Amino acid sequence: MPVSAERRAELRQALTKLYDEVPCNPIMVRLGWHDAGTYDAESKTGGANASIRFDPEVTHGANAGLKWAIEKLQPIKDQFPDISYADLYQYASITAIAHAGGPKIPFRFGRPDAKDEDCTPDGRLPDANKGASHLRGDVFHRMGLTDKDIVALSGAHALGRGHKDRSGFEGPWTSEPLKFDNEYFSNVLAPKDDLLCLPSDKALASDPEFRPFVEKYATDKDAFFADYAVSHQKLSELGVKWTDSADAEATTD
Ligand code: TBV
Repeated sequence: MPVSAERRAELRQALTKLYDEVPCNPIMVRLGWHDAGTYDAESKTGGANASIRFDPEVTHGANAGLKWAIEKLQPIKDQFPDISYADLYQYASITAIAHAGGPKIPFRFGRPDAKDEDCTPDGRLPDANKGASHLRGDVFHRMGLTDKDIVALSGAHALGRGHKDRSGFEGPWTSEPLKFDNEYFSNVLAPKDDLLCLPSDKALASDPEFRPFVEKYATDKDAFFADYAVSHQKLSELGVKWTDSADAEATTD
């Protein structure tokens, strides 16, 4: 059975209540990304299948801190046994972005959950200390995503911060880390002393293919939002083997 519009609204309300009580929007976006971002287009393994909730995947270095987010969503999963974990992690992410003032991202339910033996090997998520060729070649092109997707999705660093005890980096990328906007891109073009700009963020400004997108998004928030929604939907569906009971079409309601 596809998920009804009523059920979808109930889930959105439960997540919105959580975000009103605990400002955890940023880590929920990171959770959805780290679940989906393990996809390998060649072997067709990984992707948005909730394998991140199992050991050993959740203990991979790149996932430091995400166990907290997984546990925070468990009471909502208990209230919605009809929704898969894989759908919940992706829906929690797009709801977090909308709640923070970001674009509405088209969404369809119906992602099957992985089993624990489907955990991907460590090393598929990006290394913050590396530059453009790593981002492009080792990570995003492996997932089947384009240069434009890389730059648009990097705008998710509008939200949240680094935590010393998780990644070793500390502080937010923007002046309002609970607001989803395009300030990240101006900061990448002109890094500020008091805001975070990782080597991988700086690579967006120095790479000749990435830079035109950064310049466009820095001045044109509507273009950023439109491209972001397209790229994020792609990310949220990586590797998904839709079942017969999946929603036929993505909607933003
Ligand atoms: C957190 C770095 C969404 N991203 C985040 C941290 C670091 C990176 C801090 C973790 C912590 O200490 O809590 C070090 N993540 C990277 C780097 C890469 C990466 C360098 C690789 C290139 N990030 C992201 C995408 C998306 C995010 C595609 C979502 C679509 N990441 C994200 C959010 C937060 C982090 C919202 O990767 C804040 C979490 C392409 C919080 O506040 O808890 C930008 C890109 O993948 C790099």
